Amino acid sequence: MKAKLLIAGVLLAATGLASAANRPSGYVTICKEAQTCSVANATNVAFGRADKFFYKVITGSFVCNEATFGGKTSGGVNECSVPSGSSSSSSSSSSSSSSSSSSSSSSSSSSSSSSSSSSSSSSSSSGGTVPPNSCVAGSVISNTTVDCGGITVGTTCNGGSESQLPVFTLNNGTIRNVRINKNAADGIHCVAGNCRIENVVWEDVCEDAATLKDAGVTLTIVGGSANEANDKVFQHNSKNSTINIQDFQTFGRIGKLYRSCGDCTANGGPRFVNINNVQMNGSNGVVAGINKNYGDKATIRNLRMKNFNFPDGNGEICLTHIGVEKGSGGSSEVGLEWNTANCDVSPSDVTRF
Ligand code: ADA
Ligand code: CA
Repeated sequence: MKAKLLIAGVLLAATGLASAANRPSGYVTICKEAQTCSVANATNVAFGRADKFFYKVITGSFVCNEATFGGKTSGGVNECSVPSGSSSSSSSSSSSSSSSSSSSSSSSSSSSSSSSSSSSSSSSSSGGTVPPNSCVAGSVISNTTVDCGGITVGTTCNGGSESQLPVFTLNNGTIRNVRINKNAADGIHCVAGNCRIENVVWEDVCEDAATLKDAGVTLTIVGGSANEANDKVFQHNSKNSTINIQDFQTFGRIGKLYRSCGDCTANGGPRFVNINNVQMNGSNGVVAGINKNYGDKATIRNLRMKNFNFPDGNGEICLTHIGVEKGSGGSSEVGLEWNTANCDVSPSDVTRF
């Protein structure tokens, strides 16, 4: 009996060790923390240990450290790894630590697919559930931050079709530094939790640029820009939730910068939008379209708009509507409002240039 327990204990310990890898499945370590290594082509490099990784698309030489990846996994030496077959080299510039083979535990654990985020473990931004190829169209980013290093992606664009899939899905996740080309489909969806979109450029918006959906609580867009949106840039579907749009720019013709859903299934509210330090450089329709009957509130500060003319002209700043249930026709406009419970904005918050 005792012996059996002992064996079970040893087996448990052994599997425990084997399952905590210092590189994602299908990856090989090219250097360790504080060393300098290099990748020949744009490569989605993983940095971390014990099954928790930060990813960044890198080309050329880089230092394998927290500063490069925006975070690290505590408790030991982190490693930099790349998908097997990538061409890379490591030159251990800092101190000795000669062989950087791929020692320690085997990378045989979880199957290489891992794509639809085994969301279980960790929350917040310290890695753990990112599929290795996070910066490709179709990826789901859960409970972590992915820095795409400025690469360009896209899928397709079927005009205004509402059934298109997003290019990226955020599930309590952050994406930064990516360009979405004209094949922008339904842009980026935040489906749950608190999501951030940092320094993302939509070269030509397709159906819309980003949507706060389902169980999304907060979607914050910081930096970046959107070009040419026939209809909407930011679409707000989940209720009792907030979209923040800050330090952002638009170019070309913009139908609406923001719209709280006019006719969603189980429509309601309230929905909140905060627009701060946004510059609209092209020809503009509505800045914030909100539903008065659902108690929405738009707060707008530091808006700069090309050719803006008060009270109207190029750009309608805060336009209220009566929203409806899906299937009950379309929403109807109430009108432009300034300094009301729904529209917290005054003419002095808008600068014409
Ligand atoms: C339109 C449409 C909504 C919803 C939304 C979206 O506003 O009327 O029902 O589909 O687009 O999510 O893009
Ligand atoms: Ca859409």
